[in-house]
Amino acid sequence: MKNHIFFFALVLETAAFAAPLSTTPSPVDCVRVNPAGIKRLWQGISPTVKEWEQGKRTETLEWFKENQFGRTPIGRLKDQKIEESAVVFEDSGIRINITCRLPEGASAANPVPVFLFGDHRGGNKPPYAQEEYPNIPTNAITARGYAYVRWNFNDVCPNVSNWGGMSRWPMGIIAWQAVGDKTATNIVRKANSWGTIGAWAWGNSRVMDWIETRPELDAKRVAVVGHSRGGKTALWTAAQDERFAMAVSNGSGCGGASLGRARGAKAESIKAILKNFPNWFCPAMANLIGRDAELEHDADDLLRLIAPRLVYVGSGSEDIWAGPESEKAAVDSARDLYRAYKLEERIGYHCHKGPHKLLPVDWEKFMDFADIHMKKPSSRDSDQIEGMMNSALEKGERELTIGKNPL
Ligand code: GTR
Repeated sequence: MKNHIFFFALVLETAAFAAPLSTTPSPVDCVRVNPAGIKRLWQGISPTVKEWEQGKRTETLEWFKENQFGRTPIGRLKDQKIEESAVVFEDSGIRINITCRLPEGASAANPVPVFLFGDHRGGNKPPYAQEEYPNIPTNAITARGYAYVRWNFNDVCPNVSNWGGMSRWPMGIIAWQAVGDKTATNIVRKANSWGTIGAWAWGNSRVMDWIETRPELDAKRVAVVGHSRGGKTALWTAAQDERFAMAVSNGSGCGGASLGRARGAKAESIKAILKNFPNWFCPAMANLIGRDAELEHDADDLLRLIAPRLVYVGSGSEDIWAGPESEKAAVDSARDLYRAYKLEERIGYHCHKGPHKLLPVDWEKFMDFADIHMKKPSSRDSDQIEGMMNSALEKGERELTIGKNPL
């Protein structure tokens, strides 16, 4: 009898773990199925706050540095100068131009929350035009009480599709950091050297430095937003720089919020993205080709790196290449950590009807989410969250990182 029960349990367990991924898995299936042999960080077990805070988070961040985005080799530079509408680096000649639109009533006495948009438009042809992403509803953003701060990725590192063997395009801050010349083209990169996403994330952090100097902006309530490659960049920015209160990725897909183990049959693969955009990531990412469904740290872990700060993912229903279902699956999976923090409502998702675009309706959703968590009086403002983190951890075990700048 005992043997029968054991056999029955074994069959059940095998069935649960051996179920194959269908080509378009439902989000629920995606997060439950853990095919045998896949080395997963959590193996289906929700992390505790303690496990996460005392090692797993660092281990996860290291993995993304070594295997996906590369290591960010610089932080604030000695020659960094904050101007009225720019961050300027005299040694390299790099200049990040910033535009800022304020809502009525923003002042030092009433600092406002911010949507910081890293704009990826333009760049395929020198001199890297300062194109703007179309239809950003800036009036609606300021009308709802948020400041809109924008800069263009090309200011830091040209947003070209492919470096063409790295021989054709100046590599901006990456080249300057490596050889002291931002116009250099042929930099030899190490396996874990940063790519353009890392460079753009560094740019977002420098714009955060600028925000911190503006009394009318509340640097404790900044959401970093990006679409597509910009969405991957927004997630990587907030994963590294804990000053950001919120990260928003829209249509970020492969290398962003799309869960590789829930990838649809027609969605972008690691192989495809590295063929078209090898310059976005570190060279070591080539080792992951063909392993989309068995990554040691998948997109859900990229989202977990932002916890318990706010994270919001937007998709497009027709954006098959980015994979709306696998973006939702990553959110559903990462929710376990938010649940462990008892802050489950701080991760959000929506899917607009339509293609791979950042639409005004997406901004409405981002603001709806931010209204709940970033507006004053908020039910869970940063002081309360620190309090909750304190009680989740045993006193004195780890310094809280919220609001700190590791870069
Ligand atoms: C797609 C690319 C995606 C995405 C996007 C973009 O073609 O395959 O990964 O991020 O472009 O940034 O424009």
